Amino acid sequence: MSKICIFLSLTLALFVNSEQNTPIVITTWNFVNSTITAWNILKQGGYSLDAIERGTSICEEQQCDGTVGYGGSPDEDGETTLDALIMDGRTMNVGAVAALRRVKHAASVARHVLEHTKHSILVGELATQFAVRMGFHEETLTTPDSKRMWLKWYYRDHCQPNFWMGVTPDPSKFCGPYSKIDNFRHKYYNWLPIKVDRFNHDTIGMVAIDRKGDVAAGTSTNGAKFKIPGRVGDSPIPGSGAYADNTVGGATATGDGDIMLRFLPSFLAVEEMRRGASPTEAARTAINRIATHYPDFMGAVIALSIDGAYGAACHGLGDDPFPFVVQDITMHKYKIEKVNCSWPLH
Ligand code: SD4
Repeated sequence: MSKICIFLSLTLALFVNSEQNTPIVITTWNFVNSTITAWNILKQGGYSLDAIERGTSICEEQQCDGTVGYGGSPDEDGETTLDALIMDGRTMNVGAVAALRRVKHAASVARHVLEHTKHSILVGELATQFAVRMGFHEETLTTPDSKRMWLKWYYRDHCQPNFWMGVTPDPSKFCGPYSKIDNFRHKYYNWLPIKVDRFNHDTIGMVAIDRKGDVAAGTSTNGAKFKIPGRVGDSPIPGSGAYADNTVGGATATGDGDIMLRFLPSFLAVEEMRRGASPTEAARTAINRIATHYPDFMGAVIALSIDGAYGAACHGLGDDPFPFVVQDITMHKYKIEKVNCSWPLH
């Protein structure tokens, strides 16, 4: 009798295993090279954390869409600064850097925060100091392209658009320096967010599950174009830019970070999956929550459950669908999935 039981459970285990599509990695937008890099690590039995770090690093090196890595999205002073996050769903440990200056490899610095400190997030000049102490090279992140972009914004476009409000001179017409207008809040309470498009906001976000079933997630971005120096977006904030939990899965977000981080959409998507939602339903709930308050926001969430199911939802991309890349053990090649952003908002 017990032999039959063992036979049956072995057969069942084989069957379940043959259905599994893990290892798997999913990546925001069309960032194919990052997906391939991460996949090559996963398929050889490598760790999900390594896949995330290497995958996001490739995007930094290749300056994906100009919105990841050095030489993109200069701030008001013309400087590029970087935000990155990596989260380990096995230990719930996080490493992140925000407004990192003069160091190209933000994702790897984030990994060093995770592995060599008991902190979770380091920021600005002092994050640079940490990176240098960890052996990273300090160099300018400005390129001829980013310099040109900034010169055009400053001299030709008179610093439009920018992120100021309630200041003088009028930020919708003039450059700074600005000083505040007293009692502004009462006069202009109903401000509108800056209109962002996908070339202003294209963070790489990745979620991976490795052969052991460990989930990791991460992001890397140079943030918002012409941001006020010191600005931190959603990408390095755990639960906002990305979230991972071995018992459920992971999620990551991209889009208008100043709005999105107020809602922790990656955390919400993971929690929805914990309550039984499919990845698509979970991503929709997270996007829906934001859209209820900010009907003009632009963004997307991708989600991956521990059993290898994945899904996404997006908002505010106009008629364009939102693309994301997937590669799992059942595929010969990566696949670019697309979701329509115009699904009904309830
Ligand atoms: C930010 N969310 O800093 C980031 C930028 C981005 O796709 O593209 N996200 O707001």
